[in-house]
Amino acid sequence: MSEIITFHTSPGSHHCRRVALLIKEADLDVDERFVDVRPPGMGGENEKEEFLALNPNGKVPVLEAGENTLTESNAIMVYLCDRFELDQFLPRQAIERSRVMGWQFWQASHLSPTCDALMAENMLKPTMGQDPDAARIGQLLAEFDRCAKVMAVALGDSPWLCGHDVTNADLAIGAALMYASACEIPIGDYATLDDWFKRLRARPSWQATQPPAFTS
Ligand SMILES: N[C@@H](CCC(=O)N[C@@H](CS)C(=O)NCC(=O)O)C(=O)O
Repeated sequence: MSEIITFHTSPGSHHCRRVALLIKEADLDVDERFVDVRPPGMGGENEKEEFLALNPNGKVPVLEAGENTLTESNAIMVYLCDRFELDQFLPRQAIERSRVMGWQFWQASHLSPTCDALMAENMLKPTMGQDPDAARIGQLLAEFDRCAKVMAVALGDSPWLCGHDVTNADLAIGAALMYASACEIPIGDYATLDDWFKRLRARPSWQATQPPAFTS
């Protein structure tokens, strides 16, 4: 009997989206379980004992694979690629693998902190009746400019970050940018990056993982 794999997810979560994109790209047979995720102290399902037993961080995504419980979106992607031999998305050769995973670490440590902070300023603060901090936004946009140029150089004339095939690198980074327009992140100012993002958004996996009532 094949092992059941359960993906605990929230449709609006950009961290869940990168895993969801891989699942759709590879057409994996995975059960989805939607979690009512809320920020700390707001009574979300992610603060309940049952969920904290799966992930003590109280965050989605979580993947249950038989007896094993995995957390952290990029680590889950690595697991799925190894388990289902998805070599296109994460090559097995050491150098190629390291290049793809390098982008996944880069997304988590460089790009996402900048994009998430812009989301807080430009998207969340206005919904809470607070004024965005213009000086902070200026610093964040300067950091985004640095990140965008790093990506543009890597892309060069290639369609995807690691060459001719879409990989975990593109899925991880694309998901981090899913709210770019609502967060006023100026991807359109960088032609190479803009073309890459359009290419990603045109894929059926992007359409299939779009949160309800959201267009990009
Ligand atoms: N580094 C984690 C981040 C996960 C994360 O922050 N998930 C958010 C949803 S986008 C969450 O569950 N937030 C609930 C909370 O912080 O209380 C990953 O990549 O999986």
